[in-house]
Amino acid sequence: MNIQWYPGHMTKTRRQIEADLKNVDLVAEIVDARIPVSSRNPDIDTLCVGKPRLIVLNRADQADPAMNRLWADKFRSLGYAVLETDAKSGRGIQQFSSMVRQALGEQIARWREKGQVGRPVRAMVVGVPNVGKSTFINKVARKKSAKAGDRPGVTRGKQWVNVDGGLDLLDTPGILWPKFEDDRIGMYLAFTGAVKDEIMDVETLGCHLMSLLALRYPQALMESYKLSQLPGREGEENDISYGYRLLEACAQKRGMRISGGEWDTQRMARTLLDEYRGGKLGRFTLEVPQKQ
Ligand SMILES: Nc1nc2c(ncn2[C@@H]2O[C@H](COP(=O)(O)OP(=O)(O)O)[C@@H](O)[C@H]2O)c(=O)[nH]1
Ligand SMILES: [Mg+2]
Repeated sequence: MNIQWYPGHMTKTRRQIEADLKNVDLVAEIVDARIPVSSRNPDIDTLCVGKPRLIVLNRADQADPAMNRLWADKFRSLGYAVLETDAKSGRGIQQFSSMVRQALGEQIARWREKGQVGRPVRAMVVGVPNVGKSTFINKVARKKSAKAGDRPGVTRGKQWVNVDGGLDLLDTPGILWPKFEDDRIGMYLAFTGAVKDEIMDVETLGCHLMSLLALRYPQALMESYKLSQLPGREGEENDISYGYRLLEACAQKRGMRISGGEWDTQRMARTLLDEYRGGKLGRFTLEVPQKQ
């Protein structure tokens, strides 16, 4: 992933998506189940106003199963249809087509009244980079970058992928930008690997991730790094300072030293990020739904 979002780029993307929206009945918004807040586009509601939307909690295999349920409930309570998927293995994908039809039940009934029986439903897939849009589309369509016949006037050169006779998918995933104004969001996107580490130095990123995991998943963190207990957090201690002490403790357990004899917290931070992204520490969800 290497997209720079500049005002011009964002405007062009917004226009493209607005134009594509005219040709679809529903929008499938793909969200990263590990960070369901940070992986959403801030302008999606304005962009998709009036379009039925389905939220796909993708990467469910990498997220905490109990939190997947909480998030699904949360989005349902906001009025969205929700589907949990692991686009890599294909789990949950087979329900997509029936969920789309269900979400469009009234619309389909109206088409039927007008005699438009058998009109296929058209859906567009949108999401921020790296959430799994392409993988999702390929799995739904059961083929790799499938090509279907252009429909003059409707698609203007775009490819429609026919999924099962009743569902057409727009083959160009709408790539939306994440929210930038909030540093926390940039950091969460870096934790999962959705944006490059360069937004922050690796050690600082590692300190923040350590603090967060110690708060949300202390048991798993202790088990992964064989810590008999987590160091206590001092009164006003900030995430960086506390995370740094955790990095030291883990580096010690792993025998990571630098030449002067100090613990190699830099290397430990790198290891933590790699292991978190590789799912070696467990299935962790970093954002919790807010209570209403
Ligand atoms: N474990 C896991 N990996 C996934 C999932 N979805 C996508 N990926 C992987 O994430 C990477 C980025 O996916 P891609 O479809 O290119 O994301 P896009 O930028 O949104 O189109 C690829 O290596 C995929 O194999 C998922 O649900 N679970
Ligand atoms: Mg892609």
